[in-house]
Amino acid sequence: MTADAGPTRVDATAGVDGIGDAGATRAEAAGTGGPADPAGLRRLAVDTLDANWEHDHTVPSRTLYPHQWSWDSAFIAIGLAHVRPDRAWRELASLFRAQWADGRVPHIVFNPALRVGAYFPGPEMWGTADVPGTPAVATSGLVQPPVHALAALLAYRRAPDTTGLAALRRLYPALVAQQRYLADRRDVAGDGLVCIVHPWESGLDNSPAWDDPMAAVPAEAAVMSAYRRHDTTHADAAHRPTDLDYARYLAIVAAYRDHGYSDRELSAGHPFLVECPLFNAAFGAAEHALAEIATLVGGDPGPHRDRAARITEALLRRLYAPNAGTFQPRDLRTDRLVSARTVLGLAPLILPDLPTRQADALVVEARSARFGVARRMDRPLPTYDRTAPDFEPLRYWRGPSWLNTGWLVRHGLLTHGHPDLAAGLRRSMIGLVTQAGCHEYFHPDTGAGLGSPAFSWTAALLLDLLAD
Ligand code: 9WN
Repeated sequence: MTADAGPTRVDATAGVDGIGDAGATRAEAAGTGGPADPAGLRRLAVDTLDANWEHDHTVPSRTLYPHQWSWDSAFIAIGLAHVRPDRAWRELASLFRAQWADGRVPHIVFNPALRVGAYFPGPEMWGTADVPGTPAVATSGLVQPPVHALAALLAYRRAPDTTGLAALRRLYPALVAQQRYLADRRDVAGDGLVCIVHPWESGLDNSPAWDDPMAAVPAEAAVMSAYRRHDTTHADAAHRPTDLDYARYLAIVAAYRDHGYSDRELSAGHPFLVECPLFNAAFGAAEHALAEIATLVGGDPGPHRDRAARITEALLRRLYAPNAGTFQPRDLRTDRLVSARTVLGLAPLILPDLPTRQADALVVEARSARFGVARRMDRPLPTYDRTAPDFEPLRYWRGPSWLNTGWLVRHGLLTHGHPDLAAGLRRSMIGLVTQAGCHEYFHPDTGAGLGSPAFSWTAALLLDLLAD
């Protein structure tokens, strides 16, 4: 692993102007290896994506994640649109070929050519083959944040040609069905928001946001002795979720699987039921994007705009914590907001119709010592409040900096008229890759690369940042 928390501190002002010579010196001094100039960075990103391309999709990482993941494909398509637009559309098309009849887009699409054990938990654990309405290919039964409509719209804007328009036209009904599944089947509380049924659905698997709801899931770490975790053979166990986390992940999968992946009567006994601010912000942003896509493909944007407005209103009513000045997840098993301040709470900034009062509060939260967003950032954006006593700089979503959450916050800052802060964040993110390469995540103090060293969405979103 290249996960040494090396001594070099990221000078986050490397970037826009600063990814030139000064960046070169730093990258070379760090010895870990991102190239210093924009052309070199772009080449690294394209090479990473090319190396991870697998017949009709991009794997997030050849070692850790050798199949296709749902929200990864969306972020990857945004980057591919700059350099390989044809692949951007193939990426999304292959994912949506695995869409279930009920409209759910599975979070993993398994590559049947890979050996058993190439990833844990594999198809045998999910057992989706016999579930009615599933595709021919093996998949998981969970979903991930629906960032795909936004990705498709941005991809089209980057490459607005007839091929793109035809692809958008084909994707549109599938994107609508994805939203309909979430709205009709996953509104467990009946409040207009989507409920996630597993931390993996959030995409931020072991975020401190899930500690309280996870504590109620009965499981023993010892059950993991019966399984072979694949992730800890490729990454340092101290940088990954714990065995107790995994025992609970498996228990929740088993509960959903044994319920036939049905969303009926989940509130009666499913062990994990949470409304996540990032997931629901993506859900709302998807309706905004679909309104624009509908206009492009000759559909009616009106119903999408109405639904978008209702989602924003529900987010404000159910997940905004005025005293904290941020959004927080709601645990539906206790009907209480989770108080941990994580980057998930900043995600509603991506909603263009977020009222000024809450948008301003989120900007205050982003600029606070907890997250440190600034015109000149001295450290990267963490995924968790860096002043919290249980902040963990190495462990996955419990502190490290990730490009996708940074990209979403930056998108939100631009949406709400904060170009200077957005520029600071962009410089910081480019600085991370300049110093360490296309890592999966980064040490939130030193910027050292953590997790997979050739991670696809880091490469893809870097391309998007470089192009802006
Ligand atoms: C479980 C693929 C995925 C990302 C998630 C990230 C991680 C999987 C894992 O990798 O999750 O879905 O095995 O840890 O948390 O956001 O989509 O990159």
